[in-house]
Amino acid sequence: MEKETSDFRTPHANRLHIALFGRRNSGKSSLINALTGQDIALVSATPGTTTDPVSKAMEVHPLGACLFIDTPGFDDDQEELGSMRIARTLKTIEKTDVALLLCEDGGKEEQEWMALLAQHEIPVVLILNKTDILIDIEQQACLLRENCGQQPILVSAKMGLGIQDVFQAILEKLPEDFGEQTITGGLVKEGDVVLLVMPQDIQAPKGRLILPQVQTIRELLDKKCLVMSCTTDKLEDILKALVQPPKLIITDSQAFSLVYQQKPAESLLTSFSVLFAAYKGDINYFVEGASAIHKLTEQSHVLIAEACTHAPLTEDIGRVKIPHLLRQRIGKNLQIDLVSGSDFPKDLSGYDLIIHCGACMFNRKYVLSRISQARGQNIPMTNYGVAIACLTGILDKIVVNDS
Ligand SMILES: Nc1nc2c(ncn2[C@@H]2O[C@H](COP(=O)(O)OP(=O)(O)OP(=O)(O)O)[C@@H](O)[C@H]2O)c(=O)[nH]1
Ligand SMILES: [Mg+2]
Repeated sequence: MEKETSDFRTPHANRLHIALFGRRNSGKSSLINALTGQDIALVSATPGTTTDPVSKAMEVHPLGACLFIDTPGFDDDQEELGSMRIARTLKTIEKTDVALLLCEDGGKEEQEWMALLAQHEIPVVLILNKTDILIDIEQQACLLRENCGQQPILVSAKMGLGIQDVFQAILEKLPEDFGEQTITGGLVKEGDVVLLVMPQDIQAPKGRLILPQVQTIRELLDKKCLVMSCTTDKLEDILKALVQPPKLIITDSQAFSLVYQQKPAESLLTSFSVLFAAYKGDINYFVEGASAIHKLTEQSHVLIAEACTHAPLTEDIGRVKIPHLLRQRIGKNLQIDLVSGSDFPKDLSGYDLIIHCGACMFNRKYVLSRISQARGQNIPMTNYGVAIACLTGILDKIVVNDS
């Protein structure tokens, strides 16, 4: 399990995920400490000190809200425990927005990691560390440039040298559109009335709203929309109270068909999960993936993946409602597997369809990594909201954010 320390200001999923990779003892933990200005990661001269990925949420100038992820060295021994640590480090790649690759020399092993990170389309900042004790800095930097194809940043994590250069390099490596995705895109503009239908049922946490709802409300307020909200049973009353129909209704996917039946014809309809399909993933792949539902038979195998690891509830959407809807349509023998958190099979070939949750707890890169894995193995993938819209026959009647 990944250990995390957090300051709770910005959800982790919305932070720039910066992961540090390198051989054991290359100074990854020391660099985390230097970058954050805090003594948070354990440093020692014993190789293999960091045994699990550790995340630290921080606001750093000039990057903003970041999540730094320290990892075990990728040259760990091939014994059982060492291999398990390497596997953890490999998993971290899936959620990495920018990688810092640390070296102590111009070694060859980093070449392989450069290739692996490139394969995952992850920008890499190459770092030559320990420059305070290196005697042939120029020569090692030159070797690194030859082996890894880029000029390394010269750093001494121990002495705090080159830290601003690392921040600058991260900024330069970020994709231009990083963090520009919005939840509602071009669906609404200033002054539009937006109605949120949010059943506060057994699944809703006591005393608060769930993250997708909070984030959507915040974005709509920033956009200067007129935001109204109600529970499903009050939909009729709130529509009566309004002098004009809402421009957009955003509902919990579970209430899709009910809201669709009651909504004014002029009001556009979508769900939180459908909006998150575009915000966190690839809406086109998810809509295309949902069409695989029509081809399922009782011999088919479906994988449901949820990001949260929560205690199962009686009315759980991923564990109860979607399986029920699927079996109702396809047949009771339909095989459905459920995985949660970071458990996601490498080999997806046995599945005919993957249905993912809205992934509010994952960063966009993580969801895109899973999509790319599914796409690479030719497996259709969709998410809860899009699947429910399809299963209730209203997929062509809802709006998606495709801007
Ligand atoms: N001289 C010098 N020593 C450094 C520097 N960075 C790290 N070290 C030392 O190198 C050793 C390993 O540092 P760590 O930060 O624990 O290295 P790591 O990559 O996290 O190691 P693992 O967790 O074992 O994979 C420690 O003794 C550090 O003090 C540096 O810039 N200069
Ligand atoms: Mg370490």
